Amino acid sequence: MGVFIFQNGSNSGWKRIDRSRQIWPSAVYFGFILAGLLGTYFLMTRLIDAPRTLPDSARASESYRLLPTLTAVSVKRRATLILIPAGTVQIGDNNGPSAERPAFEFRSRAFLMDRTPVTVSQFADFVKVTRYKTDAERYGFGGHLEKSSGAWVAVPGASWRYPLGPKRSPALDDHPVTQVSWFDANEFCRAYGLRLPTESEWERAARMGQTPDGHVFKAGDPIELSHRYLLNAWEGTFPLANTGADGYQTTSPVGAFGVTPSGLTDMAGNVWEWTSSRYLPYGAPQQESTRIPAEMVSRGGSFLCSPEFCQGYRASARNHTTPDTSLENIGFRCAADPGLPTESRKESQ
Ligand SMILES: [Ca+2]
Repeated sequence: MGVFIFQNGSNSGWKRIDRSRQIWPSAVYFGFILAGLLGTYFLMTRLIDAPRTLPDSARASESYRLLPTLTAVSVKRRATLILIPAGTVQIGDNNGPSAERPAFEFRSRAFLMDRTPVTVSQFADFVKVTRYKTDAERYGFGGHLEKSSGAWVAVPGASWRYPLGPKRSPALDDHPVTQVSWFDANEFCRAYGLRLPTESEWERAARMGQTPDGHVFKAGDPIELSHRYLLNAWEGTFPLANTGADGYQTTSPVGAFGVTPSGLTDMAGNVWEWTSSRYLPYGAPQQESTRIPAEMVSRGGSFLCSPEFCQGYRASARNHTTPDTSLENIGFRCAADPGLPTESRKESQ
């Protein structure tokens, strides 16, 4: 039974149309629409599932982008990474302190390392974007070496902005950032798709030369040649008096003592630098090593290192601190593997 309506034809006036003759064409149209919807649904499903079928290489790249929280940093870092070529070097010193023995051979793969320690300015950029709170800021204090006693004391309000406390001078932009814990340093590097260097990588780089003339510090080496200081260390009677004869009582601007043959700066003195390595005795069986409290190694020595006592600027010297510790003389620099995404290892300047 048809449905009759009246349509106003162009030339013939109102006429009657049998709607029953239009049922079949309508079903065809409906079928096309249904097929389109099903096809769209199928494609959307495939797109949503696509990451699960990515090849391994693409998945690695994806995981870089999907690292949680702070990896959403969108600013580029004002920093340069230097390529440290593959090579085999000795790590440790059989004539050094027990922590540096026994020396062993390390076959280093090529890697990239920041030309300088991370600066206050670079860290400020990071905080501006991420609103990151350092451990020292959360705990409310940072560590400072008290000159009269030679003891470390907790200074209320000391942080990367005011390494000696809010009543003292603020940190300067071109100096290494300090009062950052290992956790802070690790988060910073991860945020830019980078990582901390291992302590062996750091020593491999140091053994390429720690001064502009390629000198590698060992026990007893002078820190002054021809009335010129080679690094920012401690001069004077430790811990009572630091004369600052090298020009600096605390940190110095990165690069103030020149560039090493490998292209790095500050590979001796200024600040200790966190590494990704737990502090373990060289050559210790792993089951024995696991009993040691988790402390992380830092390298390079600092402005508090006296030639008479510390000599932490020696290439093989190891410092170790709990990862939540923040001190006025520990900073860090980042490293990377050569295959990382380009934007994570290029600078903006
Ligand atoms: Ca100094």
